[in-house]
Amino acid sequence: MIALCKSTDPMQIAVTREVSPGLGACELSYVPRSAIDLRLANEQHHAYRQALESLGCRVLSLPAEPELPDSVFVEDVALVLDEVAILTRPGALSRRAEVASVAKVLAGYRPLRAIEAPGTLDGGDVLRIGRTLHVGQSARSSAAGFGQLRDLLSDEALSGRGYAVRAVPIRGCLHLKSAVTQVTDETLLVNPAWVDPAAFAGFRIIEVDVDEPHAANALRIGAGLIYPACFPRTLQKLADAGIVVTTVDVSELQKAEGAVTCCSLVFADAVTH
Ligand code: CIR
Repeated sequence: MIALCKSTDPMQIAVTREVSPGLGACELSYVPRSAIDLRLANEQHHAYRQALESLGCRVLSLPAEPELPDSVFVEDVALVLDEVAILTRPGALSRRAEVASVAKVLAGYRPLRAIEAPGTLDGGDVLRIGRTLHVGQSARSSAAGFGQLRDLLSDEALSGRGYAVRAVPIRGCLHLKSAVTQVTDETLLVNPAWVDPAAFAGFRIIEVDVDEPHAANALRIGAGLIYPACFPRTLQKLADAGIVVTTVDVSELQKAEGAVTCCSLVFADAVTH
């Protein structure tokens, strides 16, 4: 007998951008500079895109931007919600020119809004859980950026379908999603040295292994999870919790202070309410 499975879920789009040949000149805040193997970085990014495809995404790949070292980290330049896409204004001056080309792509999928000067916001600071956006208070995302985001996503701005937007203190790391990401509907993966788990009451918390501080960044795609292969102890914790992961090697992107969420913008192609 043939079982027919009819999916009603819309296709997931993943916007990515090829690694810049200038990646070696990336911004760094908490990670010491070390030599990046560009050929390996490209291979790893290719495998990352394949992992996205294996989990059902249609991957759009923008060409590399030689003049924009950090431009592979597309997560930081936009937030794509069901109703609207918000173009950010990245906190690092060197990254502001990354926004325009991603905006052109997103314009085909969502109405666009934008964070404006003097506000700054990095997408890596925004953790969306349901109808709540948790926004890290980092060096990259300012109070003005936070206030603009809250206004752009208010009930008034979104015809009664607003989002709760709340600020979350972080310490010792680049972005909120360096410190915490969602790994199942009810579970968060957290580095408690960088964000207080008490900020996320009601969730089951899995703490990263103390020897793997960068291990809290996981990318959830539907029921799947893309996760760096280099954190064996935290991987074991995820396995013990029954969480299945697709591992990728992102060693060269980690040298640029990136990980797995930062290299894509994932969203539903068609949204119906
Ligand atoms: C930066 O400092 O902006 C880049 N070198 C790394 C950005 C990583 N972005 C992210 O995790 N969302």
